[in-house]
Amino acid sequence: MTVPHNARIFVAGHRGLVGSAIVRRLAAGGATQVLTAGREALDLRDQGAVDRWFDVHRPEYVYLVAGTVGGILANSTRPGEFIYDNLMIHATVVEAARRTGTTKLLYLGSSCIYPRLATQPITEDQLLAGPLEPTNEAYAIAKIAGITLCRSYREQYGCNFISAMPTNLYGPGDNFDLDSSHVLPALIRKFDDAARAGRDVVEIWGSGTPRREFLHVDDLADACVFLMDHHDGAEIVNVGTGTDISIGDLATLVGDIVHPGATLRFDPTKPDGTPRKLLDVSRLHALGWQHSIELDDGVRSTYEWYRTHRPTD
Ligand code: GFB
Repeated sequence: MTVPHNARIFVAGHRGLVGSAIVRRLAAGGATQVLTAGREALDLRDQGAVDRWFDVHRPEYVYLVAGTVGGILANSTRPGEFIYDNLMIHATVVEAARRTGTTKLLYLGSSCIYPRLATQPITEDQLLAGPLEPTNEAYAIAKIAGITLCRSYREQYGCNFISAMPTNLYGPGDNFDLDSSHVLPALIRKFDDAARAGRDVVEIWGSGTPRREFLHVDDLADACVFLMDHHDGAEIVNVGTGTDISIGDLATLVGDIVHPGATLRFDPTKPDGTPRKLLDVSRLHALGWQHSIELDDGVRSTYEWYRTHRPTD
């Protein structure tokens, strides 16, 4: 059922890459009551605070897209934060939504929930079918707990809580900090830093052979709004483009846009992570949604965004 324009919609995590894109998408679609709460006003890890917020605001629809996130280095060096923050945030919001009778909640997982050596492209039924990738096991277990939370609340309490599993995301508002970012914003920043400093060699972590699938966050936001309108069920739904690229080729693509002529130097002391992560998006396509932003266009527009938002020298 389509969400009415005047419904009270809470976007949990509205300052993040995904949350800010969902707020933009909802506004463009005519939503008139989008509710948000900044970290300083509401600690989503605190059940008492979240309960009080839900009692006051009574959201009818919830996008649960808040969390502590990061790239391969942040995940492997800060696993305690990643598991604690995410477990708590998922649990407090889901429980408050149940208690106050939220009509529908969309929970955002991650493609790292699937086994390290999952069969490619990865179908949704491979969840819990094998060991996880060690560099992000803590985060993945928190994300899997979130899926089970939504399914359990559906089963026991009849809550209409659904789960979407996005592939690697990028876009305006991304984290460009080299210690904690994902690969795509890291590459934009590294090539841009090198171009501005007059350097021609750019360092790429790992071997360059891992393959990843990249989805522009505006496409993800559109898919989330679509699923809120069109998907009711316990089945998780992968969200991606259905196409992947090696990290080496991605680096070349970003380099050609940001700093043509630069050369790549691979650093094998940095982790590769999972060898390949490509989602099977048949379920999403069958529901009636497809992505619209291709990778080279998305990288160009994200670079334009970065140029106007990067820290000043
Ligand atoms: O995006 P990324 O950090 O995360 O790294 P994952 C993807 C690949 O890019 C890895 C390589 O093989 C990295 O070694 N890479 C090359 C770089 N240069 C860089 C660089 O400068 N920075 C970064 N960050 N990577 C994350 C998970 O896995 O994916 C999270 O840790 C989450 O839990 C996220 O699921 C979507 O794709 O390996």
